[in-house]
Amino acid sequence: MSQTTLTAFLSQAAEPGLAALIEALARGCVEISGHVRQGAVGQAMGALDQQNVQGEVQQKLDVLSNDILLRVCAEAPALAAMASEEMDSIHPVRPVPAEGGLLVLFDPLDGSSNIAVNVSIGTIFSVLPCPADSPGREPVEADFLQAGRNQLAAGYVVYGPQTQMILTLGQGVAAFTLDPESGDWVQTGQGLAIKPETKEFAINAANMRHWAAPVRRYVDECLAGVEGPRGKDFNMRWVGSMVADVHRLISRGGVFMYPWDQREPDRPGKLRLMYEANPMGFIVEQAGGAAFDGAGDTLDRQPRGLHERASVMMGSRAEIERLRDYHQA
Ligand code: AHM
Ligand code: MG
Repeated sequence: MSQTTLTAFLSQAAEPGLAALIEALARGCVEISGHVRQGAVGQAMGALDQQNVQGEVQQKLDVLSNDILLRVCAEAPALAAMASEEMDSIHPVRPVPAEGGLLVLFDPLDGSSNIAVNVSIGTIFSVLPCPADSPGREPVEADFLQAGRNQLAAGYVVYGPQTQMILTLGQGVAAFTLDPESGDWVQTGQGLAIKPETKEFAINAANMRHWAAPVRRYVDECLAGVEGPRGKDFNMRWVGSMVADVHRLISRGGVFMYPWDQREPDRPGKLRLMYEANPMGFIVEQAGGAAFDGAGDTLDRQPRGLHERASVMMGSRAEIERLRDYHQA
């Protein structure tokens, strides 16, 4: 039986401009995967003596991955501009086309702290429509400030024991696995669905003393196990790469949380709305789960800045609804 490739899938499921952009992202991720697999045999390991706009020390692989995605995405004819977790400001590619064109945002290398310890890392991307108000003008940052609900596509690639892409075009979620022999992305899943209930959650428990009361309540009740109000034992997992932690819950159910905490009350959370929370939230919703930011659905939030942070809770629908109830109690 012949296998469906990403190219064949996109030719059916996406309009040509979007298909070309996703193909470009996929080519870039094959290149990044090559550098990840080379490890210390190649030139991409180690930290650089510089920080990104988030104030985080950049790894060589962060910058290399960003450069790769900038290069390959520029080849997509419908792309007007890009934005990246690793760049202060937007990267315009061409004037806004008459029909609007596309914008892409990415976290080129998610889970940077896991690079040095050979644990799964990934790439996250989000595609938005570029407003077609005035064709021929330069794209600007304000064009990107759209709620996650507007996304045309979102995906992530996990560089783990296998290199896999999870993709949504807003009509369900499909999975592709990179065949290391042929270099093709072969479709290995469709209609991915997150189990509505779960016995597994992911949170950095070292921050427990800083959490807000509703998050503490939720985790305390999970930890109370079969003797507690939930009446069942839970399991806790934390890889420390959002791509890997969310991939696990897409594969077998669960909840992922990086919530607001009181260390820096004015900072909504650690993770970024537009590079992490929105694309992952879109995928999770498309797989039947839910994504909540402590006040409302993540995808409904109007961003005020490119690098805005968000409180993140996503995964199995019944668990997220429980967290929502606890926040509204
Ligand atoms: P990064 O994009 O700079 O790698 O940071 C985001 C990562 C997420 O992948 C992960 O969920 C989180 O940071 C881990 O944080 P912690 O170090 O608190 O475990
Ligand atoms: Mg990240």
